[in-house]
Amino acid sequence: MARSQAKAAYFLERTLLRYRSKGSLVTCAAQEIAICSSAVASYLEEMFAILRKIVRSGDTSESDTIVLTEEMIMNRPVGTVKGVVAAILVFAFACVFFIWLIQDMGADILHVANKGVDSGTCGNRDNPCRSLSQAITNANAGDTIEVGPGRYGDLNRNGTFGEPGEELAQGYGMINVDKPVTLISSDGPLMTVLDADDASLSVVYIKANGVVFGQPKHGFLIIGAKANGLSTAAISNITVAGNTALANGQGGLVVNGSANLLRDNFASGNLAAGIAVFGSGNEVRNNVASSNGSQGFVIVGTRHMIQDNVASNNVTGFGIQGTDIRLLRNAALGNKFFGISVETLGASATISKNNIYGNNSVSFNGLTNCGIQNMSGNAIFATGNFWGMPSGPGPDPADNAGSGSGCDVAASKTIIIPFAREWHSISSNP
Ligand SMILES: [Ca+2]
Ligand SMILES: [Ca+2]
Repeated sequence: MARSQAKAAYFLERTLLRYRSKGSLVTCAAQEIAICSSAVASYLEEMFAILRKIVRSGDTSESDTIVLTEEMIMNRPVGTVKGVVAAILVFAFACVFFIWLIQDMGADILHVANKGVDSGTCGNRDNPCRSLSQAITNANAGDTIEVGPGRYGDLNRNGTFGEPGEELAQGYGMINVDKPVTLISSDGPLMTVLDADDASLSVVYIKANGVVFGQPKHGFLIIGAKANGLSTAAISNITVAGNTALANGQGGLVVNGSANLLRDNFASGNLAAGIAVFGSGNEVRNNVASSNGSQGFVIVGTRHMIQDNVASNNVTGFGIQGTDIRLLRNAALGNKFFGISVETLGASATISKNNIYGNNSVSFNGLTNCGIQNMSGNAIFATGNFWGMPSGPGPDPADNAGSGSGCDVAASKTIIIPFAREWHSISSNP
């Protein structure tokens, strides 16, 4: 029996013991939890309905007896209103807690460790798996997989995956996440190395909706892919958080689909972009992309929200190719070409309250010192940004943009006034 299940059973037992003598509302026994849970849920609803009724009726009868049968509550006079309300609240709270436990039931934690041994039954704390791949195979949807410190991949570095304890590398990724599970490290990304050892695949490939890969301070070091460090199918509602993607052969973290969240990640030294999103309605926040081989952030598609990120020392900071992209409170600092580039004709963006300077020290497209290059052909609203000087966009040491700067290509127009006179504080902190 899972720990949460045992906890739920114990809790139910106690609750029932307490109230049984008063005429029990719930007659199921602890071992019938599955059947009981829906009964408890519907009772909770009824109890709230009764509670509302009593409060409205203003019943003030004087008996001290607290009786919890529905029948007696409905056929007042029963106990003092205060007493009944208190009892109902206690019971309602018990129900909420119980239902919470029931929902938690079956959501097990599987363990992976360097001392583990893979098998079809591994995953208990006493019997951890050696590979994430095996833990994913053994997991059910909704389970959490907690990975201990160490290195995971081609353990003997002989170029062959799938040997005892090694990741399987069956598919696009060294680790393929094909069901909605949560994967976290116990000790954070610098202690937990997912190493593709220069193989021609992604370190991690996610193809199920709803996957959680890492949490702030509990992500993974994603390293050694010849392809992208982490990549996905076109999926939705995944979270990629707390990871470090380092020196992969293409992009660092590349997510495709809708309503996904990338937060608190660090991407550096990847040969292409640090972090890239494709699709629609994705959220990218509190990440840092530094020293990557193309853009720090590539934003392609529609309605993405890009907030509180830092792009420094990349080739270009943020590359936008899409419509209705919002950049709020990011920093684009010291990138070789542009701080932000709205790249394709028809792209549109709102770029506000960002810090943009130290960019475009190397001439590109015949342009220098452009904080924002606008090639969209559209009017881009880029107000409230800080350009490195209180006087706003202009020559070094500020960055330039907008009318007269040369940074608006063809019919593009970047609206830069009003600008901010001071640095915006941002909360990026992976
Ligand atoms: Ca091997
Ligand atoms: Ca400058």
